[in-house]
Amino acid sequence: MTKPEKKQDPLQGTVVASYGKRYQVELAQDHQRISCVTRGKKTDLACGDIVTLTLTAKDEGVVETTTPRQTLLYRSNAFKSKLLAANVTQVIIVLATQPSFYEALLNRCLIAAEAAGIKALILLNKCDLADHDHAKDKLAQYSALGYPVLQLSAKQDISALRPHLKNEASILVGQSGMGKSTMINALLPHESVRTQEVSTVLDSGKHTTTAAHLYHLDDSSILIDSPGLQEFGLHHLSISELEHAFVEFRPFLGKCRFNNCKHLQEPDCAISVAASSGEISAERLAIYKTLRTELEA
Ligand SMILES: Nc1nc2c(ncn2[C@@H]2O[C@H](COP(=O)(O)OP(=O)(O)O)[C@@H](O)[C@H]2O)c(=O)[nH]1
Ligand SMILES: [Mg+2]
Ligand SMILES: [Zn+2]
Repeated sequence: MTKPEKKQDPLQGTVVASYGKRYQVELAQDHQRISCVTRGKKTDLACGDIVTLTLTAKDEGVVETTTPRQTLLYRSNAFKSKLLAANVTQVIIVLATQPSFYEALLNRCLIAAEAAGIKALILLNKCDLADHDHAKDKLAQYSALGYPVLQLSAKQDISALRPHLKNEASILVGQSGMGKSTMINALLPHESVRTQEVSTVLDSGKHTTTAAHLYHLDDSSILIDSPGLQEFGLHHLSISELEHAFVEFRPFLGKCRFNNCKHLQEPDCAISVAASSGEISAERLAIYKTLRTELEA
C-alpha cells in the first residue's frame, strides 16, 4: 500500500543541473538544492526551467509543473530531441585556435539560436596559442554577418567576456576541449569545475562535463555550462525557420521564380543568384543545402 503524500504548497525553483532523468532544483526561497524526479515518464526539463515541486524528503522532490519558457534551445535527430537550456537570452559558441573546430557545428549552433530567437556570441578561445588553422580568418565572415566575435584566452584573462554576460542568461556550447570549463572556473573561482587536459597528439577533446549546470554570476546574470557537443541535429526546424535562420538569406526570400523554391537547384533562384554574386557565401549556401536535404529526408 502506498502512503498518501502529505498535502503541501508547491515550492518554486530553477533547474540548475540536468542528469537525463534526474534534476537538481534550486529553491527560490532559500537557494537550497533539491534532487528531483519528474512524474511518470516525463523527462523534458532543461537547465534554466522554472518549476514547481513538492518535497518527498528533506532534500528530495517531484517536479509538478513547468513555467512556460521564454526560449528553448535544443537539438534533435530523426528519433529524439535533446533539450540544452530553457530561458536563456544568449548562446555563446566557444571555439578555440587549437584543437581545430568544426565550422559546420558552429553554423548549426548559430542556426539553432536564430530559430529559437536567442542571440549568439562567437567566442574564440586560446588566442595565446598559435592559430595554425587560421581560425581568426574563418571567423571574419561571421562578424560580417553581424555576429559578435570575441577573441581571448580564458587561461590568461577572461575580463573581455564579463560585460557580455551582464544581465543575460547565457549558455556556453561547443565541442569538448575548447575551454568551457576553464571559462567557468575563471568566472566563478569558487566552483572549480573539472577541466580536461587535451591530448595534443590526437588533436581531440574528451568528455568531462556530463551534465548541464547553471551558475549565478550575480543577481541578474546566469551562466549555463553544457556537455561537449559532437553533433547538432536540427530536425525540429520547419523549412521556413531554416531559411530565415540564415540571416543573409532574408532579403532574398520570396524573390525566387517559384514561390515553393527550395534554393537547391531551381532556375531563377534569388538565393543562388546572390551566391554567384558573392552576397551569400558558397560555404553557407552549401551548409543550407545539407540541412535542407536532411529536413526533406
Ligand atoms: N593555452 C590555453 N589553453 C586553454 C585555454 N583555455 C582552456 N585551455 C586548455 O584546454 C583544455 C580543455 O579545456 P576545458 O576547459 O576542459 O574544455 P571544455 O571541454 O570545453 O570544458 C585544458 O587543457 C585547458 O587547460 C586557453 O585560453 N589557453
Ligand atoms: Mg568541460
Ligand atoms: Zn530559391
